[in-house]
Amino acid sequence: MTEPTLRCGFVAIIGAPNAGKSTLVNQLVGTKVSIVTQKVQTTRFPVRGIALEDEAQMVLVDTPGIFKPRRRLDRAMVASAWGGAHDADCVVLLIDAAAQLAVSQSLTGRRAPGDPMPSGSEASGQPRATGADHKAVEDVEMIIEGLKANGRKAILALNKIDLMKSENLLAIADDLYKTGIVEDVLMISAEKGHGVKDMKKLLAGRMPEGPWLYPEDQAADAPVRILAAEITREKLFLRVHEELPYAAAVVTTEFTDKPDGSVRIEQTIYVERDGQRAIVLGKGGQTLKWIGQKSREELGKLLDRPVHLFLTVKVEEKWSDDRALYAQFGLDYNS
Ligand SMILES: Nc1nc2c(ncn2[C@@H]2O[C@H](COP(=O)(O)OP(=O)(O)OP(=O)(O)O)[C@@H](O)[C@H]2O)c(=O)[nH]1
Ligand SMILES: [Mg+2]
Repeated sequence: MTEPTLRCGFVAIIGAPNAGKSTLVNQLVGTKVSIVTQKVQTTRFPVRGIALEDEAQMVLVDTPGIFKPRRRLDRAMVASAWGGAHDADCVVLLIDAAAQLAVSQSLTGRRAPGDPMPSGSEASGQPRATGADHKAVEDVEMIIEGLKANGRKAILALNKIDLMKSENLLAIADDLYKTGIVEDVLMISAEKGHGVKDMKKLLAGRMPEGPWLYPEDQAADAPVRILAAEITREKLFLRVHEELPYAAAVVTTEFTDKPDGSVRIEQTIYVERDGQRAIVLGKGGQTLKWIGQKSREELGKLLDRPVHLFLTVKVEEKWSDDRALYAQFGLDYNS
């Protein structure tokens, strides 16, 4: 009997902020490797998740959303996302189909029966896309231009189809297909898992022959200190995203295995101003307590042992200009 031929390669998942890239990577891997929130610009650096399908090992690269950058951190995030696409064997362009649909309907004034009212619809029933929807569509256009300029093709995945019931989805796919950068079209719900198995099979078939890069049982490759900081940042974003959009970062300062089998983790939450520190702490420290509790619970499950978590909040006006932070996340300070 001949040995099966092993395949291995990189798949970059790119898209506008909030398209569902991290949700998709977690689904494909089958475990959480990248944090997810309802806010745009959650993922700040490329995160690798590893998935297996038959003889193929796929290294999925979850990238920061691609958008028009303004600040240094934005530029570094977007540059790293394009870098991920550049180095990959296969590119998946993930699109928030609900946003695309809302925008296309607000342009044509149409709404198909059974479609949900797009967010921001008026009581009259006239569809009206939100500013965020329009921004997502503009970002997608920019990404398509970028792919064209680089001569790259992508598998187009229309995401969040659980939010709609409509043949209009086909019209969106058709419009995007005409751009010439599309190799294949898939319709999925990353959150519900619809279509994700088919996507995995398709991707596996695209992987080049070669030995696996990771052991069979490895799902992630970020250092555990970074993953731990990400989990806390997710809880922070979930809890205070209205008041504190992008002004915070989390760094693990200590990670020590204890003789009793538990682990002691110390982390610093950096914010830019005193007022933000007060928000993170909350009345009587309640908010910070909630963040710590949620993070500790998840870390305990993830590490499969008791976790003692200690959080400190520091005001560091210029944390987003701190070179060391960029190096830690593999971002280019000078992008
Ligand atoms: N209804 C629905 N929501 C989804 C789906 N996939 C993702 N979401 C939601 O969309 C939001 C953004 O998901 P993320 O996975 O963080 O998106 P992202 O593209 O990684 O975002 P950035 O890292 O900010 O670029 C979250 O609230 C998800 O729960 C889906 O298939 N259906
Ligand atoms: Mg993300």
